[in-house]
Amino acid sequence: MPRRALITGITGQDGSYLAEFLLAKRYEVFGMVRRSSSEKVDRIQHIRDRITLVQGDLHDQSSLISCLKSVRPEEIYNLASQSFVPTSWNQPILTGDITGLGVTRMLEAVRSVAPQARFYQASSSEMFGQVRAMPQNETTPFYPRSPYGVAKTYGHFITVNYRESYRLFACSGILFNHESPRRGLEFVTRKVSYEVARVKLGLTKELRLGNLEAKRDWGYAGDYVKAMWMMLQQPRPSDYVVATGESHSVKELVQIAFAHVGLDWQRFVKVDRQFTRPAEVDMLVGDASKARRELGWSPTVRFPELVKMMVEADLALFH
Ligand code: NAP
Ligand code: F7E
Repeated sequence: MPRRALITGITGQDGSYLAEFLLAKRYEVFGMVRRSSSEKVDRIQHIRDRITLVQGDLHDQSSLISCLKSVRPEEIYNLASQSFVPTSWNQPILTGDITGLGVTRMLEAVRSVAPQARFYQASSSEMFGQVRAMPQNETTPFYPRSPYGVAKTYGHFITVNYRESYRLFACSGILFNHESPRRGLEFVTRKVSYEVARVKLGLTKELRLGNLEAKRDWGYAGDYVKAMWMMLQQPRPSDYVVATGESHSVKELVQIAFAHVGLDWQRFVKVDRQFTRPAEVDMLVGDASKARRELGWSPTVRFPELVKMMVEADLALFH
């Protein structure tokens, strides 16, 4: 009998890679999708006939219960959230409701309908925010700097709490930034790769960005979904940092991306204050030694390779 997995957020970047990964492992894959006036399934179009979509929304407790009752999953990956940090200042209550309280709604549904299921929560390096230690690991204190980071911190601790209170097999993956050609266009890596392709093809002449000094630990999404699965295969549930251990600035990102198409970034990049944030996370770098030791996980794609992969994919979009 194939194992049954439910992915919330299957239409997102990570959901699409995780669905592919689980299909390759011969899982029966179910995805929870929210109702929309037009279907947004471009990232999973190529596997649409091999997965089953079930309607549900993290706002709606009864839909989560029905979803779990109909799917009866053995593994649940809770990837759905309002995931864009700037939007969390414009919509702080919605972000708290979906990204934070939505986790409790999922856990309550698991507790009452599928208490034996293994549960993965998509936590984030944004919880470290104004970092208290360098590099950050599972014991580093949190100091979130956005409503998104605050909501994720709630989601992390409620996951830990349900594990300790109800003995659920619940894991929190503290994932650092991970990117791919399927990244949403508003995130900085994809914004850069997409606009570099447009500049190269003569479709635009400038790229407007915010803080060029911010540093992130950027990895490849395909590597990171494997770590999610590995966490749920362990004998005991725990929390893991997933990161490359290397940090690069937004400036290095634009340098590499423009250089890849033979252009000097300084001719095209303009700093625009509309893209700076009310409170910034200046520098993140993760220590994934626990994941390496206990899961046997390690990243396969390094930063320059990732940037080039994304620029190439965006160039191909226009051909
Ligand atoms: P993403 O591309 O923004 O995808 C988010 C997903 O959540 C989409 O499928 C979206 O559905 C769904 N969603 C949003 N609101 C929902 C609701 N009310 N009910 C049900 N589904 C809802 O995010 P991602 O980059 O794949 O990230 C996956 C998860 O990991 C997120 O929780 C994110 O916060 C977290 N995370 C991401 C990173 C990263 O670097 N990518 C790092 C750490 C943690 P629609 O398509 O309908 O909008
Ligand atoms: O910003 C700076 C910006 O929006 C990265 C989400 O997946 O990862 C992501 O959150 C950095 C920030 O990602 C622009 O100020 C400069 O310092 O790509 P981003 P993020 O905020 O780090 C974490 C781990 C998550 O959990 C989140 O869900 O780049 N930056 N100029 C810019 N950022 C954007 N978006 N646009 C700019 O023009």
